[in-house]
Amino acid sequence: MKSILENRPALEREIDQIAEVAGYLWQKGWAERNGGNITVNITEFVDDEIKALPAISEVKQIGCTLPNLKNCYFYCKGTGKRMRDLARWPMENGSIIRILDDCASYVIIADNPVNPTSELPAHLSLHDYLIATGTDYKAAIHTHPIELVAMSHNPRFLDSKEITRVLWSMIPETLAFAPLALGVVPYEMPSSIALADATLEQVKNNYDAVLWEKHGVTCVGPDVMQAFDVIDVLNKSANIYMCAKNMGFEPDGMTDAAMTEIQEVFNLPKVRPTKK
Ligand code: 2HA
Ligand code: ZN
Repeated sequence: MKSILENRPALEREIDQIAEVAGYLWQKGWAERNGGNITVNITEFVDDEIKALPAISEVKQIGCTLPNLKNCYFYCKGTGKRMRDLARWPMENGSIIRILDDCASYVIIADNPVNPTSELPAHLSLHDYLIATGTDYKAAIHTHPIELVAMSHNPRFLDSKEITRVLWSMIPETLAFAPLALGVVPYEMPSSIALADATLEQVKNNYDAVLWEKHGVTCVGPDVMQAFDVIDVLNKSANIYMCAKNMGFEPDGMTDAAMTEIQEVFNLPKVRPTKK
């Protein structure tokens, strides 16, 4: 069977990048079994031939209406599929979907009828908002980063401002490369609309990454590699915090003055950039 990636080097590079990130999630121990999911808006790579491709699934309901996603196309990890398998075979462990004219339903168009992730409504609501606000963000990742999830078991860190301050203060890079960290959502049932809504609320508050209490992190970014990098630097800070605690002390962290200096010198954004 012919793959949609054949003779489409730009789309193939994009899918390769998703597979590369899936491999990192597995290697880091953040993606046990079928844990985590990835969706990427690939509409920019869609040509007339792709637009004409027939559906290979019945019409499926998203569960909500997302007016900015009309005729958009997404690569979605498959529900129940393993990240470590996706890393090697992205088109067998995920699929490309087309959002239909009603903005409330979709069909799978390639390569195989693999049903998208259980967190699809959460992911697509984020994409809808990111388009509505004029950003060029295309990727959403959900994963289970060990040290960040461990921190979310402490009520002290269920405060977005407090956990963000502590993580930023562990190493200058985290402040520089995750300047829009880290919103917190109190525990909700996985895959629930309540979890999707609460996550969107935090993204609306200009947090790029959102910690789900006792579960994981969901992060949005311009592409899948940049979204991964944000989670990676945040979790690095969580790991440094944990190492200091293991050595028997509460780390001081950089001073507020040192952090303000970095924010000013690097002119770090406080809100998500929009397209010019
Ligand atoms: O897709 O991680 O939260 C598996 C999950 C759901
Ligand atoms: Zn999860």
